[in-house]
Amino acid sequence: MLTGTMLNLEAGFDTRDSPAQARTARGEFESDLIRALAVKPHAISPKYFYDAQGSRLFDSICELPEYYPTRTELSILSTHAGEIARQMGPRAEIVEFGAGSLRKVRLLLDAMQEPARYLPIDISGEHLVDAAAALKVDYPSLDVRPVVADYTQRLLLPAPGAGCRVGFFPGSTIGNFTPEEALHFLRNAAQVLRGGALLLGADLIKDPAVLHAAYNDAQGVTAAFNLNLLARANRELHADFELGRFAHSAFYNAPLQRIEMHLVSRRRQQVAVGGERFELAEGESIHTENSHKFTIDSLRALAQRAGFTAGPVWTDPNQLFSVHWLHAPR
Ligand code: AVI
Repeated sequence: MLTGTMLNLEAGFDTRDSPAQARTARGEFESDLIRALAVKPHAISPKYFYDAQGSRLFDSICELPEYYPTRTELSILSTHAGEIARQMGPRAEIVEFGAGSLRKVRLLLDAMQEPARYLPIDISGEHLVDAAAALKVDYPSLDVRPVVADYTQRLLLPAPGAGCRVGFFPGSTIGNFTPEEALHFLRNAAQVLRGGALLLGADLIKDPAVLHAAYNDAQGVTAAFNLNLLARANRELHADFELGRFAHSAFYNAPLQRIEMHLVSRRRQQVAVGGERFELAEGESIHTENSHKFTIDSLRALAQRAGFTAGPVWTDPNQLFSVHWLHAPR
């Protein structure tokens, strides 16, 4: 099934999330949380972190001294923007998977030769409108086409223009997918980017102490971000989680090359969601996120399985983070 709605900002379409969409999203959150609590080991998708409060907390994480990925990727992009823009060529267009903070795409747009079009894809219409409108102010001649869609599903995009179509997936969000989901995402991206390329940010395997600090910051912002999942369930689903009864836990699972985040029950307790009650033992955890880490070769091997051909890769002097240019199949 093809999904994806094309919305033209200039045409003045309304991209606000409708009450019906909000109800569907709540229903999905409720059924996924109930399933997570009913089945052991308990696990839920990290996509539920990102309500308005969760998105604000994530923005704060990006500013933390311990959380190196954001500032390292920004410095890689700004150092190598010229070279990246040369790969793109004139009149290229950027398809961004997720409407991020825009700081990163601005670095690219500023270096590009006559950027033709920017197509941010995000499931949240509201987020998209804000992002697109902000960009339009500074790049009045850029054709900004927000696309309200779930970029993990097959996408329907406008036909590419005359220049190179470049997908942009920064932040190492690819690491939050399971390996199967990552492959699925890359295969879909290869389809919509045919003949173009993907610019992909991927966090690198490093000293576990550095990883541990990044996900266990001294100010407790990451803990608040993790616990917000339960606070959100209380707000939206009228669940009765007592946040003080759960502890944030994040550690590096070396064999699986990933940070795992969990919410650990501090005591034996009962919780209610959607009229159902669940028992949690002391020490029992709800697994809330994986953040996979890569080597340059492991990321390239994954992309190759999806049909991409590895191009240049840019890193920082400490090899903390990597930005990959991947040629999409013809
Ligand atoms: C969005 N994503 C790449 C972040 C990460 O590092 O995996 C989410 C995050 N979780 C805790 N801190 C940041």
